[in-house]
Amino acid sequence: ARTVYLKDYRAPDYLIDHTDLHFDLEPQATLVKSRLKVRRNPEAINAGEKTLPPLWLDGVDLELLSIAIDGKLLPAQRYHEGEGGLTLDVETPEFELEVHTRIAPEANTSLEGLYLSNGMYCTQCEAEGFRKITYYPDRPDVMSVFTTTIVAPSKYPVLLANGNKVDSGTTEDGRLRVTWEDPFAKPSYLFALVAGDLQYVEDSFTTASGREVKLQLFTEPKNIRKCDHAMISLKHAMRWDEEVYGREYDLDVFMIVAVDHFNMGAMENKGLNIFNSACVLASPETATDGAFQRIESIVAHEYFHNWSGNRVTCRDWFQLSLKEGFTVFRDAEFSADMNSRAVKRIEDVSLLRTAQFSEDAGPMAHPVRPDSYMEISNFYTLTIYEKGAEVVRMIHTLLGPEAFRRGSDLYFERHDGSAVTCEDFICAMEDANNADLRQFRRWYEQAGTPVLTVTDQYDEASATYRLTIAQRTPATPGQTEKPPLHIPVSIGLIGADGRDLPLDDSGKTSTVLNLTEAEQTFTFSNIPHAPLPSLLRGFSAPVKLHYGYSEDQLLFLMQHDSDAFNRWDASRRLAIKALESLQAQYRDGSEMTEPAALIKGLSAVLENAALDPALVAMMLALPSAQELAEECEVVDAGAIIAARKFARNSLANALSAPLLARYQQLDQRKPYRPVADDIAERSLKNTCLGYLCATLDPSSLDLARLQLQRDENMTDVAAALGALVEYAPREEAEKYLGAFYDQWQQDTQVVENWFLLQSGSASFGTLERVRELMQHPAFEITNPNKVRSVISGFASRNFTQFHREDGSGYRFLAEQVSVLDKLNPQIAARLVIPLTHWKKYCDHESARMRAALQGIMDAGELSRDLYEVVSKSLA
Ligand code: DPP
Ligand code: ZN
Repeated sequence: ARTVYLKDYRAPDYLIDHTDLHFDLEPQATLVKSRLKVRRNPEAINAGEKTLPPLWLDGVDLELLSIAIDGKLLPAQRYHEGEGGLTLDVETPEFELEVHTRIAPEANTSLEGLYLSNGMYCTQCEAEGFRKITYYPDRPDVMSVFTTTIVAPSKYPVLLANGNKVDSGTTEDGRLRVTWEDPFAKPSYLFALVAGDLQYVEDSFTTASGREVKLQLFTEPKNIRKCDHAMISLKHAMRWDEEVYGREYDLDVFMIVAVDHFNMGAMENKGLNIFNSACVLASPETATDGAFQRIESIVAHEYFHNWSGNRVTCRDWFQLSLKEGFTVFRDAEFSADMNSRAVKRIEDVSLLRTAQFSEDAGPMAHPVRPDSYMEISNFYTLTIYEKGAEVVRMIHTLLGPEAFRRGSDLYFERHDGSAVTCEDFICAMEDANNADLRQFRRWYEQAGTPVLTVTDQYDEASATYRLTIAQRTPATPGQTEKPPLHIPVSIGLIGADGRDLPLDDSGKTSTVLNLTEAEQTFTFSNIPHAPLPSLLRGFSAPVKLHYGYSEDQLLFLMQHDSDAFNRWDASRRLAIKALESLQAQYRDGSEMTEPAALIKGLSAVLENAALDPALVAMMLALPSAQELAEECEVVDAGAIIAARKFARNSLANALSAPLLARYQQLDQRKPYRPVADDIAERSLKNTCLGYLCATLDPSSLDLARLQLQRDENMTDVAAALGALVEYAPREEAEKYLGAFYDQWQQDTQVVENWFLLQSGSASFGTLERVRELMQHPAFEITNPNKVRSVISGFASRNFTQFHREDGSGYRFLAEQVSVLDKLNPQIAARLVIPLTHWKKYCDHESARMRAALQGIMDAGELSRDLYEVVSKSLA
């Protein structure tokens, strides 16, 4: 397959000033007519140029009907169809190009371009889906004003596209016709079209400057009652972006459409966001707290793209993090403001450590701004999104909030209406503040997770404390040399009484150290006694940090650190220490011993009524098997599973009294509201319930039975059912699962979670069960959510069953990946990821994982998506 390099970037030869699209919708034969106003790009003209270069148009799976230039049909010798598109000979620097093509939305299972979902037409064009709709220069630096006319049979009364509706009517043969106009020039990846028999809820928002914006959320009729939360979230996001970034919405209408078949979470098409149903629909009976919060953040994320992505877009796809990293940072701050800041930070860092760190250490490791790819869809990664957001966060930390805002104002003002680069973003931050981020730029270029090693020394005579920090970034594919990064290290020093010591004359107790060298020493004077350092407060940089904390020091930090994130982090360090020694005991065949320090620390936390219950819940939760695997030099899946199970049981038994007390105290049965305080209480309550059930004590299982039976909200029901599936007798669990399905079979989102509950269960989700679920009438291999809830649930959440020693889990995944590659390459390439980390596993696991991957490679022709991931991981 062909590799695309950033260094080969060239400005487009031609620009498209106007794009006029006309769709005649038919499932098997949709006619697409496109009229483009084409103009030679003045910036691409070479000195002394005599002839005009040919025009390249991307096009995939299109049936070409005709091409005309300035109203005249183009003879066959003036164009040729090639791999992935066609080239036209050009005779004048400006012309109108009309292309007619035919496409078959019904046959499109890739869910890129125009396709059908439950009988509704919809589109997904990012990154390169527009080329499956019509021939076009499908690259983000070609920005055009679009007019879209849709003609469809009357059974599709709702016809939507980007911008404002400017015309509608009926054709002579009785079909419906609507025209939309989007005045803002945009790249083709932001194009969208929807046609269906949809209902909508409507609201309005008055912008800071007093303009009235109509807000509409479209769904299939059965889901109309599940729209309220998304609508409220949208209005909060609109207000927040005005207040925090000074950004107002710019069209008369903002629309969201929910669709069931969708590769991603959602898509920020100008004025017409399209959402995966699971990321927008919710009601208290059907959605968990987690779903409510996810919806709030994704609605905000897509809305924020209107500025960070749409008004200012990416020059090329190597710059993807320009919009994604920045927008994830924006949505994370929004969620932090709407809910608990510390909790949001812990969740994000956990995701980063579990999934991004392993990506950054694996065969697909790439910088935040990659320099090559085979298939751009493979680069919608945790590195681009989450590490990219951390990079923006570090700029925010280094400059401070006011300076950061000056930088973002300048960025939006300078680049409004254009397609730019990560470099342009950093320049705006520098220029607005006279700052120097030269060394900082390496964060965009270097892959791999930096490792910081910290040592310290206290000198009593001079009352001086010295902190020495060394940094090193491991080699990644194609990058061996890694010069030092500019790393903001936020720290505090804690005194013997548990209070923060003043760090200088100003009396401040936290400071950001600028680590720029491979090793650097920072000196603090007037420190009255040897302090305990609180390092990397708030996780001020996406790094691994080593400091030789003793168990007692970690217990002390858990109690006293003024930084909530680090209090939690101390508990995590303690848990990892405990789990690592349990793994070692398991491997040696020695008896496993109770994790005494961890029990002591968690017992204190559990009884501390002053702590945010959400924080307590997060401290109680053991690191996932995936997270532990990330910490290992060589992963022994069996040891991880055994260690976690032993630790969980030890904690459950040792803490059963305080767990029960907390459970009872929090089981208040108040009316459901998805607000931070209540979510925090439910999270602790249900964490306690899970532990209590792990003791297999009959009265604990009764608590779960009662909670399930009360059926008060989905958060409590799902937690109770989850605990019963894991710990109740098999037959009983089957009964609950069956009853739950009967109750909820009409609700797609609940059924998806019902699948996941089983496929992800260590005891229940055996391979046999997963195969059965795939035969279930509600399973659909062409629906990515179903695939994720059954197959990915098993492969990425069910460490126990997936890593079964006989390698059957690996072979099953390989088999499914090969099947899916023929239907939906993007999903196949994602699904295969658990196998790509084979090098990290111990010999027998590693060999079987590799063999499964090799099997995929040998099975036949692979899509470009899958080929890239598999070939890079086998290399
Ligand atoms: N829809 C995806 C997102 O918003 C890609 N832009 O992140
Ligand atoms: Zn995004």
